[in-house]
Amino acid sequence: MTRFSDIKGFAFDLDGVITDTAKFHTQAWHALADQVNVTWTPELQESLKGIDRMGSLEMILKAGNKQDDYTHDEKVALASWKNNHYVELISGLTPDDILPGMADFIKELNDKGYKASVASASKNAPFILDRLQLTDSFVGIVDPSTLTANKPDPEIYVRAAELLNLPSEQVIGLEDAASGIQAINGAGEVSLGIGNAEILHDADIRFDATADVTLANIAAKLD
Ligand code: B16
Ligand code: MG
Repeated sequence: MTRFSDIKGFAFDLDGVITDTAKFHTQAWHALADQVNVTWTPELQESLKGIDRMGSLEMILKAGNKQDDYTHDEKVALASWKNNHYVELISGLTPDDILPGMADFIKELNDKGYKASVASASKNAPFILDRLQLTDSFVGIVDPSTLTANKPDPEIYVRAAELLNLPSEQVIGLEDAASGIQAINGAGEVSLGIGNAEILHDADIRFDATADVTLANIAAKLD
């Protein structure tokens, strides 16, 4: 088992870890589901966390057994309708929208010489980090459009460790979604889950909320 002294870098999921854009994704996908007459349920909502844009659309259509009702071009148009709505909703983000404790935690990492990168499935991640004034806190952001597979595939977390220039055993990945925890575990990093224990049962260590994530608390759980 990895010890805290082995850790040199952190790979961050964005949505649900650094800021709560999930509520805006939910609002925009719910509107899309209404438009295509698919019933919105809490289970469908939870299952979309961490899933890329086209993958999310497919899951919504599938939930209503409508996956074969649209051509590829029509699906691209639906996804882009959702994204336009979503971008409108997130354009008002400010540093006040950073989740509790996360600005302090990221500053603590920067001050103590730990490296940090971003492993978000969101193509809007650079825009969001810019709005939150956090771009300079990270050595890099994985570009999800260059991936061959999305979460729960480990590729995005493998790439996040490459950006840190660290072997996976020296990296902690932070996630709020089960698909992301699976991706971190598959990449051979230490998985840190934030949220519900039932959903994040595969996480190596877990905190109830972002406010609990500090280096001291991580060290206490790892060692
Ligand atoms: P976009 P994360 C993910 O972000 C969201 O959890 C997921 O709901 C969303 O569909 C995905 O990004 C793609 O986002 O449409 O902005 O490219 O949790 O991986 O930071
Ligand atoms: Mg997330």
